Amino acid sequence: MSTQHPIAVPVQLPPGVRVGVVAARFNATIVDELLRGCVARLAERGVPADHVDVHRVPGAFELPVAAKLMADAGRIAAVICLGCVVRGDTPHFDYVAGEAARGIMQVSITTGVPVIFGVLTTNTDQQALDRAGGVHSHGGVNSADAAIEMIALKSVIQSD
Ligand code: INI
Repeated sequence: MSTQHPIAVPVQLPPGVRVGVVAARFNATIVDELLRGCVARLAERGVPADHVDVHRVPGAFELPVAAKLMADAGRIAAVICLGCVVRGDTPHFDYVAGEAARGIMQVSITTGVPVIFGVLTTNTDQQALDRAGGVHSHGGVNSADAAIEMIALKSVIQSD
């Protein structure tokens, strides 16, 4: 996978915007860092912590349903899903990572609420660490930037 993440673009956010974050508890060391970086970046970009609703789920497989519940509740402009799935010796990885990705996209398209795929899917723990503030950027920060960009895009499209 490429590590050339897009550079964050300056945007105008609607006033008082709220963002939802759902974070898996599986691989907690990694996901807690994704969450920390994500919430910090949202604050930097104009969404303070008291405008961020954070919920935890057991694993990445549970992210889509939690995202759907948050999107349906109607209070938030985007949901950021954070998780980390590391390939093991069995096909379990493919089911968990694949269904998380598929479910997240399905929730986003069916609700019209941007749902961000902030799930690291790696072959090793080191690759995950590298992408959680290590040598290959920060999945939580990148996810916050993606959410901000999509919220602004939706606002522009809907006011056209
Ligand atoms: N969940 C993860 O978030 N990451 C993993 O690496 C993982 N592995 O390897 O199994 C994982 N499994 C749990 C899964 O997400 C569900 O919580 C579980 O199957 C209960 O539905």
